[in-house]
Amino acid sequence: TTHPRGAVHPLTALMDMAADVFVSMGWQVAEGPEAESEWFNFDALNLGTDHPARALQDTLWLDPVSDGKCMRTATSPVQIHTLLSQEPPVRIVSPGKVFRADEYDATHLPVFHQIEGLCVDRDVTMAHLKGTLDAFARAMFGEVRTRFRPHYFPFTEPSAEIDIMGENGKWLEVGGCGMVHPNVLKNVNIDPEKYTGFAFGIGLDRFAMLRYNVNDLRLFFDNDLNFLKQFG
Ligand code: 2NL
Repeated sequence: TTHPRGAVHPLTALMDMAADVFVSMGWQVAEGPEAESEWFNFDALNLGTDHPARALQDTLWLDPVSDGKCMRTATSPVQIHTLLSQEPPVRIVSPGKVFRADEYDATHLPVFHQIEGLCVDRDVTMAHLKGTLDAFARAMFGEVRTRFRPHYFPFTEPSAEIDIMGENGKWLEVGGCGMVHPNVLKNVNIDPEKYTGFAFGIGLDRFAMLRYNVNDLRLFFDNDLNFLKQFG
């Protein structure tokens, strides 16, 4: 008998491709649990207890809620684990699934995919951040232009949103970045006077829609074999 050949899921392929770009620059891949304690997902990242992202409607809390365990809302907690177990210099990317209490329709899923990156060393500057993300964008998308727009995140200061210019000449927002907030470094016992860092987070689901010409995110989640075998 013959067995039909399987295919790597397009989102897994995209996560691997993105991680490989950083591996080729000498970075390491870090992975961690999808269920996290509140401290790793929020407190360590300088999100105060009154921050709206903690509100019940955004985060999927595990029963009983009093245990303070949730599905990670970003892969940042993986990087917090690394910072607690490894001395700088640290250069890691963490690709993976992240979770939100969101709608299930063509453009929203309660689970999506991202790759986060973190570099902590002596004398790391915003120039390193821009150079690294430019190199990443070129490796993934060819000779594209990038743009950094000022923004706010609790875990970075200063912060920016990252745009790349699409083939249609329009700017497309792909994620956010910034210099690691000194409070985050202090939370993992790193002296912010001695070390600085940059970090970024890039969403991959929207890219997958563009790259594979898919107009409904649910196709990535339904695991319909007629859809998946096109990627073999
Ligand atoms: C976005 C924005 C971002 C980070 C993620 C990060 C991680 C640590 C410390 C500081 Cl451990 N920052 N991650 C930083 C800036 C932006 O993601 O829009 N993601 C899809």
